[in-house]
Amino acid sequence: MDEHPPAAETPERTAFYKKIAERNLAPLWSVLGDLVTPEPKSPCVPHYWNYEEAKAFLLEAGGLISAKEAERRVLIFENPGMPGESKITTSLYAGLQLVLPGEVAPAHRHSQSALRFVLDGSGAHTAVDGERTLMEVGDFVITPPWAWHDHGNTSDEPMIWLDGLDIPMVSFYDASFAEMHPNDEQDVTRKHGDSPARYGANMAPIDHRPSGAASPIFNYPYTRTREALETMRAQDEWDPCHGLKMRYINPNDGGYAMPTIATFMQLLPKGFAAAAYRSTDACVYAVVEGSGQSTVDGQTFTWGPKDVFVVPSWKWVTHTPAEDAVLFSFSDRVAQEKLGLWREDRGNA
Ligand code: GTQ
Repeated sequence: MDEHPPAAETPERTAFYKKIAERNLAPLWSVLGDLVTPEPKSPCVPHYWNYEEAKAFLLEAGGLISAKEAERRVLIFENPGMPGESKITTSLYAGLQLVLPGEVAPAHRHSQSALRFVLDGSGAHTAVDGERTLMEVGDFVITPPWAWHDHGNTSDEPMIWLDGLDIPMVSFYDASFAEMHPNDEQDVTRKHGDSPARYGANMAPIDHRPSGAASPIFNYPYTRTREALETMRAQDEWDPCHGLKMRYINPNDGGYAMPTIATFMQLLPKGFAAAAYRSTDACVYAVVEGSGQSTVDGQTFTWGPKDVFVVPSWKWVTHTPAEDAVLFSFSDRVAQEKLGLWREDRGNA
């Protein structure tokens, strides 16, 4: 539709627009080209954050405010194309959260779904619906919508993870609810390891009836993810665009693990030159292992472990690992697929 130029202004038309604006009416033909674009036109821009730099600021924040006072001590990854909007993509929020030894991030619940991707530390916990899980580097942890959750750190080192939430999506739908729990920490009602035993062994209790939209497994440990990728690499053909890429699934139905956020882990072997790829789901990447470069819409980011970068919708990306590399990523692909919107372009691959 960009072939269709905006209608020319004439004194009669301008007067007419002014008159109808007073009655809260507007002419479509003045804005149609910006509303229904021939392809995605996003304010989201490609960007890269160096982990060590962000971590230093986060630790500095640790000296300024407690997790309890802040409720959540998080530095938001703000997309430079949308400053002040608390968005990393148009539909997703991301941040870096710190829980220091001895601290508790108090229990609350909200309509928004959250994922935690663990970057630093060992053995702090998050509690979801009465069950605690210990967090280790590379683990992918889910907080389902409207589930009570608190985070605590009884280890002796700072715990840092990447938060991914569907905050912009929920606010788009004006569907946000939130409340504080009366206690800082919810009661522990189920044993550690209960949910992986029930739902994470490729089995389910015989009378299990799925409830809620998120996976009943709320921690997908990195040890198992990494082992799966390592075992597969000997056998599998590399996808020209993705290397070896897996998606996290909900055992209830084989769909994505979360209702609004799709999550992935991919292995790119040393020497692999990925073919250019683009899709309509803007994607947030966190490097788990290795180093390399990604070129996004002509900008090259050089990354190493724990660095974060974002690829906007419909921008070409190519990944070039300098050594074996493992990348975690998340996007709104699950929502776009449900709505019949998702598209990809594999270029020449
Ligand atoms: O841990 O519950 O980064 O509620 C933003 C909002 C984390 C959380 C965030 C939240 C949380």
